Amino acid sequence: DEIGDAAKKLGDASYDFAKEVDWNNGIFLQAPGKFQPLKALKAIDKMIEMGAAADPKLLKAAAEAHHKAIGSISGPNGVTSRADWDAVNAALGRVVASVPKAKVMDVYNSVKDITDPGVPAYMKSLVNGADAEKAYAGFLAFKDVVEKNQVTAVGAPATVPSGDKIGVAAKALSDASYPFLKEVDWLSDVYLKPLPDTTAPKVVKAIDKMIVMGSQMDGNLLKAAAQAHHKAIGSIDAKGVTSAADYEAVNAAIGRIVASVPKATVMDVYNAMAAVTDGSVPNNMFSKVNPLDAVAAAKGFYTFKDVVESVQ
Ligand code: DGD
Ligand code: CLA
Ligand code: PID
Ligand code: PID
Ligand code: PID
Ligand code: PID
Ligand code: PID
Ligand code: PID
Repeated sequence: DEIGDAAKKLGDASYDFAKEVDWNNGIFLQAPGKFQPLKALKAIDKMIEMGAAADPKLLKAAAEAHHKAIGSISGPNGVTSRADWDAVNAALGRVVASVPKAKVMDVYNSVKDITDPGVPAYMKSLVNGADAEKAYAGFLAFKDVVEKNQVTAVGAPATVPSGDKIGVAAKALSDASYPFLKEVDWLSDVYLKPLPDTTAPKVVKAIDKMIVMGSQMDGNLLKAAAQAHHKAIGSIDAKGVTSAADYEAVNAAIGRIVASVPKATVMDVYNAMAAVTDGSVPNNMFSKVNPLDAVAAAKGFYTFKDVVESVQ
C-alpha cells in the first residue's frame, strides 16, 4: 500500500537518526517539562480517545510490529533492525490514517501543552543534528501520504456486553476495593520513578509481554475498555479519583479483555513484571494506604479472578 511504500522512504531518511538515539536513556521516563499530572492525564485521555477510534485490526498489527521489532534490537543504544523500523512506521501510519485528523491533532496539542519548549532542541543536541533534520523532512513527506489515505469520520463504537458473569463480579470487586482506590495518591510523581535494580533492556522484555497480550485481545472488547477509561477520566474528583460507577465499568471491561486471551499469556505478563519489580515497590505502595482496605481490595481481586478464569 501507499503508506507501506512511504514508510520505506521514511526509513531511508530516518534510520541514521534512529541509530543515534540512546533508547536506553532513563530520561524518557521523565515528564517532558514541569510535572503536571492533571494536564498529563488530559493528554493521555486524548490518546485513549484516538485509540478507541482506531481500527482494531490495524492496532493489533501495530502491536505485532512492535513485538517483532523488540526481537531485533541490537547494540548499546537498543535500536531495532532497519526492516522492523520501517514496519513499525508503516503500521503506525496506518493506525493514524484510521482516525480523523482532528483526533490526531488533539493528541499533538495536548502533549505540546505539557512539553517544555526546550525539549525538542535538547533531544536534537544528543544526536547528529543534520540526521535529525533529515529524519524530520522524511516525516513531513510521510505525513502527507498518511493524510491522503485518512478517514474523515469515526467508525462505530464498541458493543459493550451486559449482564455477563464478569460484569456481576466487577460490582463485588469494586465495592470491596473502592475505599482503597480512594486512598491511593493518583497525583503523585512516584509512578515516574525508575524501578530499583533493573535496566531498560530488561524492562523492554517485560513490556513486550504486555504488547503480545494486547495483540491477542478481542478488538471490540479492547475498544470498549478504552471507552470505559475515557468515561472514567471524565468523572474524576480533585484528587484524580473516578466515580464508583465508572470504576466498576473499568473493572468489568478489564476483566473481559483478560478473559479474551489465554491464561498463559496473562501469566507471562505477571511473571515478567514480577521479575523487574523489586519487593520494596509493593511494600512502599502498601505503606501509604490503610492496610485493612488494601487487604480487602486484594481479597476482592482474588475472588474476581476466579470468575474471569471460569470464562477464559
Ligand atoms: C518533537 C516532538 C518530540 C518531543 C517528545 C516529547 C513527547 C513526550 C511524550 C510524553 C507523553 C506521556 C506518555 C507517557 C505516560 C507515562 C505514564 C506513566 O521534538 C514541536 C513542538 C511541540 C513538541 C511537543 C509535542 C510533541 C507531540 C509528539 C507526539 C505526541 C504523541 C506522543 C505520545 C507518546 C506516547 C506514545 C505511546 O512540534 O517535535 C519537534 C517539533 O516540535 C519541532 O517543531 C516543528 C514545528 O512544529 C513546525 O511547525 C516547524 O516549525 C518545524 O521545520 C521546523 O519545527 C522547519 C521547516 O518548516 C521544515 O520544512 C524543515 O526544513 C525543517 O525546518 C528542517 O529542520
Ligand atoms: Mg510508541 C510514539 C517509543 C511502543 C504507538 N513511541 C512514540 C514516540 C517514542 C515511542 C519514540 C513518542 C515520543 C516522541 O514523539 O518522540 N513506543 C516507544 C517505545 C516502545 C513503544 C520505546 C516500546 C516498545 N508505541 C508502542 C506500542 C504502540 C505504540 C506498543 C501501540 C501499537 N507510539 C505509538 C504511537 C506513537 C508512538 C501511535 C506516536 O505518535 C509517537 C511518535 O513517534 O510521534 C512522533 C519523537 C519520535 C521518534 C523519535 C520516533 C519517530 C521518528 C520519526 C519517524 C522521524 C523523526 C522525526 C523528528 C526528528 C522527531 C519527531 C517530531 C514530531 C513532531 C513528529
Ligand atoms: C504544525 C504546524 C504546521 C506544519 C505541520 C504541523 C505539525 C503537526 C503535527 C506533528 C501533528 C502531529 C501529530 C502526532 C500525533 C501522535 C499521536 C499519538 C497517539 C498515541 C496513542 C497512544 C495509545 C494507545 C494505544 C491504543 C490504545 C490506547 C492507548 C486501545 C483501544 C504544528 C507539520 C503540519 C505526532 C493513540 C496505541 C496503545 C492510549 O502542524 O505549519 O508534528 O505531529 O493505550 O487503544 O487499546
Ligand atoms: C500530521 C498533520 C495533519 C495530518 C496528519 C498528521 C500525521 C501524524 C502522524 C503520522 C503521526 C505519526 C506517527 C508515527 C510515529 C512513529 C513512531 C515510531 C517509533 C518506532 C520505534 C521503534 C523501535 C524500537 C523498539 C523499542 C526500543 C527502541 C527501538 C528500547 C528501550 C503531522 C496525517 C493527521 C509514524 C520506537 C520498538 C524495538 C528504536 O498529523 O495535518 O503520519 O505518523 O529499537 O526501545 O530499546
Ligand atoms: C528541532 C528543531 C526543528 C527540527 C527538528 C527538531 C528535533 C527534534 C527532536 C530530535 C525530537 C527528538 C525526540 C526523540 C525522542 C525519543 C523518545 C524515546 C522514547 C523512549 C522510551 C524508552 C523507554 C523505556 C522503557 C520503559 C521503562 C522506561 C524507559 C520503566 C518503568 C529541535 C529536527 C524536528 C529522540 C520511552 C520502554 C524501557 C525510559 O525539532 O527545526 O532530534 O529528537 O527505560 O519503564 O522503567
Ligand atoms: C500466584 C500464586 C498462586 C495464587 C495466584 C497467583 C497470582 C497470579 C497473578 C496475579 C497473575 C496476575 C496477572 C496480572 C496481569 C496483568 C496484565 C496486564 C496487561 C497489560 C497490558 C497493557 C497493554 C496495552 C493495551 C493494548 C495494546 C498494547 C498495550 C493494542 C493492540 C502468584 C493468586 C493464582 C495482574 C496488555 C491494553 C493498551 C501494551 O499465582 O498461588 O496476582 O496477577 O499498549 O494493544 O493496542
Ligand atoms: C490470574 C490467575 C490466573 C487466571 C487469570 C488471572 C487474572 C488476572 C486478572 C484479572 C487481572 C485483572 C486486572 C484488573 C485490573 C483492574 C484495574 C482497574 C483500574 C482502574 C482505574 C480507575 C481509574 C482512574 C482513572 C485515571 C485516574 C485515576 C483513577 C489519575 C492520574 C490472577 C484469570 C489469568 C481487573 C485505574 C482511569 C480515571 C483511579 O491471572 O490463574 O482477572 O483482572 O481515577 O488517574 O487521576
Ligand atoms: C502487599 C502485601 C500482601 C497484601 C497486599 C500487598 C499490597 C500491595 C499494593 C498496594 C500494591 C499497590 C499498588 C498501587 C499502585 C498504583 C499505581 C498507580 C499508577 C498511577 C499512574 C498515574 C499517572 C500519571 C499520568 C501520566 C503522567 C505521569 C503520572 C507524565 C509524562 C504489600 C495488600 C496484596 C497502589 C501511572 C497518567 C497522569 C504519574 O502486597 O500481603 O497496597 O498498593 O502523573 O505522565 O507526566
